[in-house]
Amino acid sequence: MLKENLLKMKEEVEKRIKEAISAENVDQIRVEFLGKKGKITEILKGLKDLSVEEKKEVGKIANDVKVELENKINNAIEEINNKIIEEELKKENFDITFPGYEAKKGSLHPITIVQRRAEEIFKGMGFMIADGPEIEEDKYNFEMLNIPKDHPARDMQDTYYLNTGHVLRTQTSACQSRFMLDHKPPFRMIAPGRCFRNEAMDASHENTFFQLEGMMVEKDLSIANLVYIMKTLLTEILEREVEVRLRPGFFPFVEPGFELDINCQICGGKGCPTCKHSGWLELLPCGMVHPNVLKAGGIDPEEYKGFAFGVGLTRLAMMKYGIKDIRDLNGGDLRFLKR
Ligand code: FA5
Repeated sequence: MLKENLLKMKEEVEKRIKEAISAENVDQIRVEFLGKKGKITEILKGLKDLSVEEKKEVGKIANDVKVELENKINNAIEEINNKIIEEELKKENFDITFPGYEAKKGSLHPITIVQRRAEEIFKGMGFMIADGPEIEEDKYNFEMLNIPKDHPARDMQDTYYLNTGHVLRTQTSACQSRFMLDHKPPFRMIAPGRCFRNEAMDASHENTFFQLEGMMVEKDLSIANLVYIMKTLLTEILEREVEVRLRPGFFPFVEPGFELDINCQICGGKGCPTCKHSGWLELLPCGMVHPNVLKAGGIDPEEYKGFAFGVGLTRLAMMKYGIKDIRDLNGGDLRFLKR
């Protein structure tokens, strides 16, 4: 009786599979017959009441039926799915031989390109690359640089102060302070990085911009060495001869201090909004390190001399690529970056 029932169920399942129109239908059949409370499973529960001989015979048949049906169900699901894919492909007129779409590749940001190139150039001249935090202590950003609290020179940089007493680094010069404490002279270092100032924004001023600090401390150094290094950097980065001019500049951490300007690469020196119609762009302040700064860094100013500079890396990238407005660089507009 059990045997007959099983074979009847098998026939029924086979018939239902043939009629099924979706994979879900077939799966429902699996649950209905072979699931935990399925019809075949229930029949199999009756096996325990059979004699040992019958159990052997019917048990084998039951097992064979179960395996066969499971295979049929799996095959049916696969066939139905394949049919669906084939039909979809026919509808879409999909050409399997058609070449794929090229994956969109990203590219380095213009500032990153210029920063990496500058690092290569300086490494070639024996400079180490240093780093420092963007959230900085007042002591490194100002005090060790000969700018005590309440010194009027603080007004030159409109600073973001945090509740913790920290500042958002206004200048990579903060890296000079940290570097001197960790390294014994003679040394040569550069420190590229992001700086922040509460600026009124225009074509050449952002509240977030990049600088590249440089510092060289040796027993015998002069302004001539400084000018040579600055010219090498600009010619190599811009890959062209540029005109530079040196003006006196005041920074409490250098004496004497200079502003090294280059002729505006956007207008060729005629005057435009980028250079505020002066034909020159302030790019590279520099000077001989002030003795107070060396002292604060634990270096004897009687024995060692130093020069330091702070390139406006963002403005350098603008000059290299002819970018007229600094705001485009942080704007996140991919159309600009793709150009
Ligand atoms: C300084 O920040 C000094 N720490 C530089 C220095 C280093 C002098 C070592 C002497 C020795 P200044 O504030 O001028 O200087 O900024 C340096 C350069 O950063 C500028 O020439 C300019 O290219 C760039 N820069 C300054 N402010 C902005 C801004 N808001 N947006 C874009 N670039 C800026």
